[in-house]
Amino acid sequence: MQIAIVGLTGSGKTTVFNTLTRGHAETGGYGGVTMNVGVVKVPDERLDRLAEIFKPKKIVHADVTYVDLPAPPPSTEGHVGTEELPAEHLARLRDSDALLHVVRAFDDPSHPHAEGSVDPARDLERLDLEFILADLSMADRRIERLSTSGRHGTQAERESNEREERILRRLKEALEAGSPIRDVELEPEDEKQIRGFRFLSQKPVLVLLNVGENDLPAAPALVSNIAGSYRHDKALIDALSARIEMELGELEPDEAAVFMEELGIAESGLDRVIGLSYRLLGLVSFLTAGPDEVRAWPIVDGSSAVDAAGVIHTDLARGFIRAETVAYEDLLELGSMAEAKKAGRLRSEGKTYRVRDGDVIEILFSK
Ligand SMILES: Nc1nc2c(ncn2[C@@H]2O[C@H](COP(=O)(O)OP(=O)(O)OP(=O)(O)O)[C@@H](O)[C@H]2O)c(=O)[nH]1
Ligand SMILES: [Mg+2]
Repeated sequence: MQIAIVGLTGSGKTTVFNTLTRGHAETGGYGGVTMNVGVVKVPDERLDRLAEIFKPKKIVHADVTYVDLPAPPPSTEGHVGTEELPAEHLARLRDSDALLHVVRAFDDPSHPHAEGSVDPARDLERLDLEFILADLSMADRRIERLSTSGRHGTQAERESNEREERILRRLKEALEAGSPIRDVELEPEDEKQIRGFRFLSQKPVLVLLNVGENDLPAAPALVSNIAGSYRHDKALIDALSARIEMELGELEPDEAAVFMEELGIAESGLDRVIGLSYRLLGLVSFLTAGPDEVRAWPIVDGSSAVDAAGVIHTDLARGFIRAETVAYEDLLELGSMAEAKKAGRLRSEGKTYRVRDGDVIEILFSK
């Protein structure tokens, strides 16, 4: 799972990246051009509790890859800024499963905003527009192609092309009206047909308002203000102070706890961001536990037991017999697999069982 950190120049992308990854990439580049890539473990206390029961050799968290990308150059007549990003950056952006859009909401006289004022709603729309223009340009090129050479080929090919063109024309209409593709309702078949384009405005987005260190108490009001006018599908809005989070990340855990109490912060904003990213992607975790490892596995909510088996290994899906399943809470309450079984809480589930968040699963399979 990969999330692209995007935003206008100087919005705090690299600061957010550093705090998420506990990294030290250079910030304050003023239009930096480097890309940073880092892997972050998804915090999950359940793994620690399970480790107390199973005493495994290792604990493996689910992880998310974050990519910190430079801001795209602004589009001008005849130029789509995003398409002018280096190919490697653009590929990373397109390959990402979701966007983390960092928007500047902090005021800092020593770093004046290029536009002369801090206006998160304006900046949010500005970058959205860049991605809408990039998608529009791609859709236009493909429609042009389909309406010429797409008329040839076998009947099946022609029908497929016509269908694709119909979908793209719908998307084009929405994009021209300023709507991101995530707002367009698509049948699963249509969605499948356009998946290959990896449209940017189709990706789920977490908008992160980067507020000043003194503005944290006002952050919830800012979030609801922005949320009120930002009515899009597959979009979440949250706020944090990247500066504070970065400082918190550099402290020992007990010092950080004291600092958080002083600031009146209940939880680390970053844990929340990681959790929200997970939710945004529609992911839940199932767990496996044994003497070797205790592990969390990300899976799309709604997946079946056989899908879960396949996440672990394709052999497990192929030879699937059943999934011995116990809810994490039950296991914790009863203290062991054996006790869970005695109490009738260990269930034998078949292929089509819908896996729930926190299910502790053992897959039985034939080789
Ligand atoms: N006061 C304050 N400054 C911040 C905050 N977050 C970032 N900054 C500063 O703003 C400047 C830009 O931050 P970066 O994280 O480099 O921003 P960026 O979006 O990666 O910038 P580019 O990659 O150059 O587009 C740096 O000098 C940061 O220290 C914040 O929450 N408060
Ligand atoms: Mg940067």
